[in-house]
Amino acid sequence: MKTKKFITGLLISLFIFSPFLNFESMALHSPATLLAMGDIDDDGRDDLIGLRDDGLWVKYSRTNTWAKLASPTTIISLGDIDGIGRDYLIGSWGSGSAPGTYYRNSVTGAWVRVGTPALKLASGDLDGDGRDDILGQWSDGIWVRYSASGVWKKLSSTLATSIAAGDMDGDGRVDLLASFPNDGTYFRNSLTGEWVKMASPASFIFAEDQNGDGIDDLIGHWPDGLWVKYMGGAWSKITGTLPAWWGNVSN
Ligand SMILES: [Ca+2]
Ligand SMILES: [Ca+2]
Ligand SMILES: [Ca+2]
Ligand SMILES: [Ca+2]
Repeated sequence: MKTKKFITGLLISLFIFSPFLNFESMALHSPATLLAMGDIDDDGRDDLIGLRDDGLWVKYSRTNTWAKLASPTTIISLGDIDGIGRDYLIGSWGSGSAPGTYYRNSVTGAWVRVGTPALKLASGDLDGDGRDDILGQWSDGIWVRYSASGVWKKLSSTLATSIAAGDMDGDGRVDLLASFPNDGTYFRNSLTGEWVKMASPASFIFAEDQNGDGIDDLIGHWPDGLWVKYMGGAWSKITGTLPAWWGNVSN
């Protein structure tokens, strides 16, 4: 669960810590349009998930081999849906024979359909039961699907530009993050339901503990560049110039 990262986690980490790396040559056979990292086979090492024109692929760190998981999708996330320490791939397919939002059981390989195609996806343990829950945006709002019960709950009727998950107040409970156009970037306290404004609207947001204080920090793309807001209050600009592959990033 702790290793779960959506694409920006990987890309930002690469960008922050290894600006000398040639991303495209190191990561995939051809430029991917989406990437994520998570431990699919439970060997303790994150595996790389990449979306290409010909499908959704995983590169297992243990064997260094690629395997195709599914046909191409538009959005993916990763979550420990069953709370077993193994990440499951979550994806939304808007076309094909059976459109919908699915997760793939990493143990059995079985796909489980949970709903209609989502517009955005994220994952985090919002109810604190040890199982990551599926967060998604549909045309009528932002919802969470609690993994233990399969019960859905609407968290917002307002649509967001970008959603993410992280514990932004350090209370131990993962919160939903959403950036609303013409309003701001918020997190929703999972214990109280209160929305807390963190910043102005961003085109893309992600949460990750960048300074190691145990509280997730807000990473986002604003008109003047990519920033991290440490939840203590300080801001740090990561870059004002985004690499070319950034244009392919979305959530
Ligand atoms: Ca692994
Ligand atoms: Ca949960
Ligand atoms: Ca929290
Ligand atoms: Ca932090």
